[in-house]
Amino acid sequence: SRGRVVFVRVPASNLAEGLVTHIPRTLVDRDLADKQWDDYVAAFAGSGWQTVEVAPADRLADSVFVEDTAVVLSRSVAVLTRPGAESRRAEVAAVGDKLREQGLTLYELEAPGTLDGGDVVRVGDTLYVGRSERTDADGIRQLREVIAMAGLDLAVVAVPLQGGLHLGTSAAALPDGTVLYSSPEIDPSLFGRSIRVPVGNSANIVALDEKTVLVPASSPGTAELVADLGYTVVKVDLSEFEKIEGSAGCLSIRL
Ligand code: CIR
Repeated sequence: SRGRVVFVRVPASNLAEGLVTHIPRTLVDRDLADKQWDDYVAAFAGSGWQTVEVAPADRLADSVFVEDTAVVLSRSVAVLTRPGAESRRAEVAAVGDKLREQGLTLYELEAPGTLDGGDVVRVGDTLYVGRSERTDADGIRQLREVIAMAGLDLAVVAVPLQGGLHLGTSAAALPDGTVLYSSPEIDPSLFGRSIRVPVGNSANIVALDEKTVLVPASSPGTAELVADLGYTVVKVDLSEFEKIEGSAGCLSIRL
């Protein structure tokens, strides 16, 4: 069977100017960022994924975080978002071009609604959607509308966020559907099965396949927890992206 497809976008030359809203700004090492990005892409290739690169956007500092620009709803349907940060809206069109090239049917969110893909955490057929600084009520309403229009059987559960950038910053599903989350941003009673990651660790992991999980090197406690649950852990250092509030999931759109 055909392997899964991962969409990525090379870091912009002004990556260091990416938005920072919850942590102090620190210097980004561009060369190291490029190396870490290569390692990230290699982790997918190592699990049999086919890589598709969105055309680079050299002056769009946050364009490497493609996850925020589109939400894949099924193997053949995706929705292009309207990111909450104005500076990021120009990122969307080129991502749409690549998704269309891969044969996806695309829907588009319209003004005034906003939604960042990083706010969508999928667990089975449920999409938990953070009502965050970036994603508003109209964005969530439009996502529900698109799902209905496309005739997809997906539930949308809106989640008011207390802190943090996106819902996905603090929660992600393991291949078996167990949600990893970090406290205090998340109320775990939202989810069916859930496990809190150790304090100071990120819950933002990416399932590479049914038995393999990508974990950022900055979260050794999460890596240990995931390994202890019987998964093979692939650690990737993403320090330079974390400096501008990126995490593992935001660097890709997974089909
Ligand atoms: C931003 O603030 O938009 C970027 N600097 C980081 C986006 C991270 N995206 C994500 O977690 N999905």
